[in-house]
Amino acid sequence: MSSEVEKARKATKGGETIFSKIIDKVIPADIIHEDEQCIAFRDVNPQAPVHFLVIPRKRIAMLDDVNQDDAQLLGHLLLVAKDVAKKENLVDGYRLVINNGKDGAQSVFHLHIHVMGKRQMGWPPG
Ligand code: DGP
Repeated sequence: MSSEVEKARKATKGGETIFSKIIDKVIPADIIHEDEQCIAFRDVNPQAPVHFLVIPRKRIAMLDDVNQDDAQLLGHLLLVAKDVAKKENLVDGYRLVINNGKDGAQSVFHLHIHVMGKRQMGWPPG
């Protein structure tokens, strides 16, 4: 079992996460996009030559917690993922992943979209 999956099995929802500290710039991250609704930064444990996360500034723990009021925000996150992928020159394609909860291997309970590229992805995912 990978260490990320082990972390996910122990992770619990609730309270502030490390991603709030990245949004507040209390801890550093390699931020590659920022706007009023979200930020994107490189994953500290990359699973592909390019691997970044797009996260809302709004504190939403997981996809399960979104509702109709978040529809515009969710669309914005996808558009930012696509635009940053283009800036990162992921011309041959890329993969978006949202891990949701324990079985989804979510280890940080602040909603995030993984964007990975610059290698051939496999299917099905592990
Ligand atoms: P997930 O398993 O979907 O919850 O993914 C969380 C990701 O967040 C994981 O790929 C590693 C990344 N990550 C965790 N802590 C930090 C951090 O402090 N900085 C950065 N840049 N990434 C982090």
